[in-house]
Amino acid sequence: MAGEATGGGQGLTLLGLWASPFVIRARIALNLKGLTYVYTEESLYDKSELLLNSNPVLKKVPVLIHDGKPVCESQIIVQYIDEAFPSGGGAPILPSDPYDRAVARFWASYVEDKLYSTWVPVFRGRTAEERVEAARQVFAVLGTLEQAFKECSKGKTFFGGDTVGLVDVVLGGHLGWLYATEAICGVKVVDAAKTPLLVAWAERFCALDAVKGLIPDVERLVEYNKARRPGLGLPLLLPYMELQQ
Ligand SMILES: N[C@@H](CCC(=O)N[C@@H](CS)C(=O)NCC(=O)O)C(=O)O
Repeated sequence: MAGEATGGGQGLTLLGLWASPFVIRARIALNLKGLTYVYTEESLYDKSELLLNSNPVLKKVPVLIHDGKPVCESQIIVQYIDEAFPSGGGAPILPSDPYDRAVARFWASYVEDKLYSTWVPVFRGRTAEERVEAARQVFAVLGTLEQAFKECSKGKTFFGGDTVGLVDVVLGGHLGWLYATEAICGVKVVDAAKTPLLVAWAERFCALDAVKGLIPDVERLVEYNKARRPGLGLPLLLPYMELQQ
């Protein structure tokens, strides 16, 4: 099996990858509930039999295995953790009110459809221009999420209000890559001048015990991106800033 296993376990194993925003979501949710779990680091180049058997349809991480039963797809995993461990240490991740729950799910799906899919060419763009254009679009999407924060937080600390909710976890998983975007292509997308509420939220979120140590450093992510591009058949572009020099 690729990677190493760490941690205790309550019948819970997570198959993951340190750089994956989707895996980070699942790990934050497990931490919020105070759950211990076995963590197994996978390699996308050498997927373990356990991963291939647990997620035969998509063959992707994260996969949460609970008492031998696999749960796939990060947002489903986060919601599963919330439902399967209602009396876990932390507050509920999804609101109890059906309308608030629908609003949280709407914005979580917006992060998936608009933020993530818009951001992908920052990682996989063939040209520096393609990456810069993608980053500019991400910047615009974050402007919309600034408004979402006002709506969801109702003036409180997190998207979930006084406690961390679904949108916090789903968006929070992307923070490392959002911070790394400037180093990758020269466009700063996390900008206090444009989205002051989001920037302050991100700082509070990263300082949480459940999150500390999970958001990867910018340098490590930049190196990961550089290392991964040849395997994806992509040219090794210099970061935009360096192209300008
Ligand atoms: N929609 C999935 C996306 C998961 C995903 O894309 N995982 C990537 C790592 S970031 C992966 O496992 N890729 C495997 C591959 O591309 O072969 C989720 O939310 O869990």
